[in-house]
Amino acid sequence: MNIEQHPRYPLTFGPSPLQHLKRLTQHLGGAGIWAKREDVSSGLAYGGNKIRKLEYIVPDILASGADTLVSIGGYQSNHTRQVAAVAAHLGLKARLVQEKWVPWDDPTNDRVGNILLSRMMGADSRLDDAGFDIGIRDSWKEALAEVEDAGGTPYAIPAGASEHRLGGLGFANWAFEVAAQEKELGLTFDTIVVCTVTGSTHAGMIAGFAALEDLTGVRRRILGIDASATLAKTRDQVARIARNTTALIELGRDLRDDEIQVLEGWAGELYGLPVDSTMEAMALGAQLEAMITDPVYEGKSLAGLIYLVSSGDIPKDSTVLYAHLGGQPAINAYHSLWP
Ligand code: 5PA
Repeated sequence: MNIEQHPRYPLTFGPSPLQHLKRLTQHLGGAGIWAKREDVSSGLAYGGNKIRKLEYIVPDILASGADTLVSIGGYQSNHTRQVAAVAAHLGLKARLVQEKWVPWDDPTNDRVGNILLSRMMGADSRLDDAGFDIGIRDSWKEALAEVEDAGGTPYAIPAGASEHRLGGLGFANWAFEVAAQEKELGLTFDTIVVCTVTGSTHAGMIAGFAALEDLTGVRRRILGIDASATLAKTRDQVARIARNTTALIELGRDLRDDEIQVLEGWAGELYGLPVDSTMEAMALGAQLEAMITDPVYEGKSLAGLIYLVSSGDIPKDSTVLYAHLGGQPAINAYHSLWP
C-alpha cells in the first residue's frame, strides 16, 4: 500500500500552514527559513504532532471496539494531552500515566498546561514517580491491565505513539503534503529540521521523503535535532521506526545511512530542561516572529536550526523548513524562566 491507501481519520483542518519567517531569515543572514505549523492545524486542544500520528491510528482504534485509550508521558506530556483530546472527540475514555520525566520542581508542573487540559477533557490522569525513558514501561502495562480488570476494553498507545506499528504514517503523509505545498508556492525545501525524542515524527518524515525522492529524484536533508539527551536510544528508535514505516508504504529499498540523521548538541544534559541555546532560540522566535516555542522540544530544535543556518552548515542558498510540532501549553509550568 502506498501512503494514500492507508486509512486516515481526519483530525486536522487540512494541510498545516506554511509560514515564511522573514525576520528570522533576515536576522540570521543565511538560508531562507520557513515553518510548517502543526501547532495551529487542528481544533483539538491546541493540536500538535501527535494529532497527525493519531489520524492513522484512529481507524484501528475504532475497528478494535475499545472504549478507553491508555497512554503515557511526562507530567507535561503534549502527547497524552492529544490522546485525551482524541478520546473526547471520539466519545471514548482516556487513562493516562504521567511520569516524573523531568526534575523540574516548579510547584505547578503537575497542575497547569497540558495536564490541566487533559483533566479538563475528562481524562483519568494519574501521576507516577518514574523518570524519563522512551521505551515501554511497566506503569503503562499496569494501566492497561487495570482498565481490563475494571471491565473496560483498553487500546494501547505507547509514548509519543512511536512504538505503535502505524505511528510513522502521519509524518510520511506530511512529506507528501509538503511536496504539494511546494508546487503551489514554486519552491523546494532542500533541508527539513525537526525535533526528535520518541522518534516517529522524524522517522515518518524519513520514510515519506524517501518515497518522494524515488518518485521525483529530489534529495533533501531531513535533520532530526535530538531533545531526548539519550541520543543512542533515540537514534536507534528513529532508524527502526523509519524502516518499519518504509515497509508499510512499500518503499522497495533499504534506507541509506545518510537518510537517517539525528544530530546532537542542543538537548543539554537532561530531557526537559532548557539550556542557554534553548532560551536564546525561544526568545528569538518570540521576539522576531511571535512564534512561540517550548523549552522541552521546539526551543531545542529551533536552537539547532539557528546554529546550522548561522554556521553555514545549511548554506545561504538553501531553503529550510522548520517543522513546528506544537508543545506550547507546557510553557505555563516554566514561567520562572521569564520572571
Ligand atoms: C514531541 C514529543 P517524537 O516523540 O515523535 O520524536 O516528537 C518529539 C516532539 N515536539 C517534538 C513536541 C512539541 C512534542 O510534544 N512529545 C512526547 C510527549 O509525551 O509529549 C512524546 C514525548
